[in-house]
Amino acid sequence: MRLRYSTTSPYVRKVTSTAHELGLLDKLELVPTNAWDPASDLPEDNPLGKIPTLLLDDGEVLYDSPVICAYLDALAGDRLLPGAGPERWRVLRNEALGDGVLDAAVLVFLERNRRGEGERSAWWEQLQLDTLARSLDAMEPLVAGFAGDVDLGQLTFGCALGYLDFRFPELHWREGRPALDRWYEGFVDRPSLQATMPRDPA
Ligand SMILES: N[C@@H](CCC(=O)N[C@@H](CS)C(=O)NCC(=O)O)C(=O)O
Repeated sequence: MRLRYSTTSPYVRKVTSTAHELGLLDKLELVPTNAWDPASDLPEDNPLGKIPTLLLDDGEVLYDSPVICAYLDALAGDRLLPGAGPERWRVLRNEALGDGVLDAAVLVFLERNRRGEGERSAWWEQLQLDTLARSLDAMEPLVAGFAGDVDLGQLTFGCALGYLDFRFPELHWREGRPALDRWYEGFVDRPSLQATMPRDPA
């Protein structure tokens, strides 16, 4: 399988940390891809022009990160996403919450770093920052239920908080969220997160 990826994308990190947890990382051939380059051939594989994009050996293409993670988990025998019951919906909801934190954070990053001075909207940025703060507050009580095995929701939380540390240390997401802080400090030691730390390209 070939994974179109970058070392900075937190959505890609969801996929690589999932693959690591499942023992599938060595099955992924990593194809460096700059999704923001208008000349990129990425749209030939994924009309959305986004990474992660997974190219299967039979020619099928999968996107986006929830689909790819669910696919890898199915390959490995449903270890990170329960097959049925209330726990399945909790894990998927938590994945959506972590993805939503990422969506808001990535939008703020783009607003600040990719738009020209005159194109920026303080209103739009504040809307995303409010979403971010609300969603982090919603994550705070949820980690109390994370006593069991690792799952896809927890990995998404980990990647989301790691992205905030990487791009927005000045947001101080830990302040006022002691449970989330404590949980993350333990979780980030997992080999799957240590092996996939975000880094700017050399
Ligand atoms: N919902 C998608 C989001 C993926 C995404 O937005 N990836 C960014 C990189 S961090 C991207 O490829 N952006 C290019 C674009 O939006 O044109 C997922 O979970 O995979």
